[in-house]
Amino acid sequence: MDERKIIFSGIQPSGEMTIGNYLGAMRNWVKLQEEYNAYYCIVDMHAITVPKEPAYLRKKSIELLATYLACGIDPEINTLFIQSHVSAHAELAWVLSCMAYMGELNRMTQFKDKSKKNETSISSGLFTYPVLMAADILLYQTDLVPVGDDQKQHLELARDIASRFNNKYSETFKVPDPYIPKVGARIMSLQEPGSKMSKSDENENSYILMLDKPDVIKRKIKRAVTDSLGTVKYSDEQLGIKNLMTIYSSFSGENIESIEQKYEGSGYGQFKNDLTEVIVEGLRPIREKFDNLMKNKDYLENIYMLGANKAEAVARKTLRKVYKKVGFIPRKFK
Ligand code: ATP
Ligand code: LTN
Repeated sequence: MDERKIIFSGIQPSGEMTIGNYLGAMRNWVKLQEEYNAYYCIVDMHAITVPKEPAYLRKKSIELLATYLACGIDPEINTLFIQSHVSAHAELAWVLSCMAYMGELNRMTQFKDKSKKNETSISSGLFTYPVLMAADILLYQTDLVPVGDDQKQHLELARDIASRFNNKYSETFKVPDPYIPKVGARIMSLQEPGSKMSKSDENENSYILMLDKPDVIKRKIKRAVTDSLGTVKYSDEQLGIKNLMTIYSSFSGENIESIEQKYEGSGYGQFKNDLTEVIVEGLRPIREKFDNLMKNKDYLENIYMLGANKAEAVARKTLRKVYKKVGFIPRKFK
């Protein structure tokens, strides 16, 4: 019997991965994989809450799997799979949607933000999306969910739904805890450091992609907003430089005080040059591995096939329990 605690996390194959996704989520998955029994999912069903071209979605889903692997997530010790391959996610989401309240979903800030961007055609899937996320997590009796700071509210909802179900029908789900990193949980936009770096931002200078080439990274860092103070100091008075220092610290492992000391008396120019170097070197091995993996589609296919089989067995077990508890007659097989 596997005694390790369980981790579940997912990323939407909705675009190119930013260093926000890497530092806030993926990188921590790698750190946690030795100690936990982890399920890392490509949440393609979440990605269609906002319209997607089918060919684009397919491409991004495979690329995301290759990115997980390129970051160092080991398919031998983790379960890597594609959400739509395990139908229990959709099935549990339905049951849970009958237990989540409209008022709760109405409070979700991500829904408010995303629906503001596109006011005419907001899908009901975008509204109920946190319920599907709760189903993802609860199916695996998850102990810990490593995510960036922006997902805290969704996780709270998953916890509330789990407790509500347990109270009503008796103990069924483990109530999961969030795992939010101390540094890097919220990497901010390079252009508007008051808001989060997001892969769906229209301004490509606002983010750095994990697969950006060195000259592109250099240009984006050069254009990143700073302030008139001119000093490399970590303070809320200069959010731009604060964010850049966080990125520096996350990639280099150096703490903030030592970065401040290092650049005392020098302006932003030197700091930005060094920062570019730190990011380029941090991402280089990932880019190289990614390029190799994308040449080997059979290998990738085999990983998501095995992953779905493993995930399916665990998810079915929970779903069977849930169906029984809510009063569905168990299916008979001939
Ligand atoms: P979109 O911009 O399209 O909303 P996203 O990048 O915010 O996408 P996901 O791809 O679903 O959303 O995020 C995957 C993971 O990356 C989540 O755990 C999320 O918390 C984390 N994450 C996303 N953006 C950041 C960021 N700027 N800083 C830290 N973590 C982030
Ligand atoms: N909602 C998350 C992606 C996501 C997720 C999950 C994260 C879907 N299901 C389960 C952790 C656990 C996002 O948009 N970042």
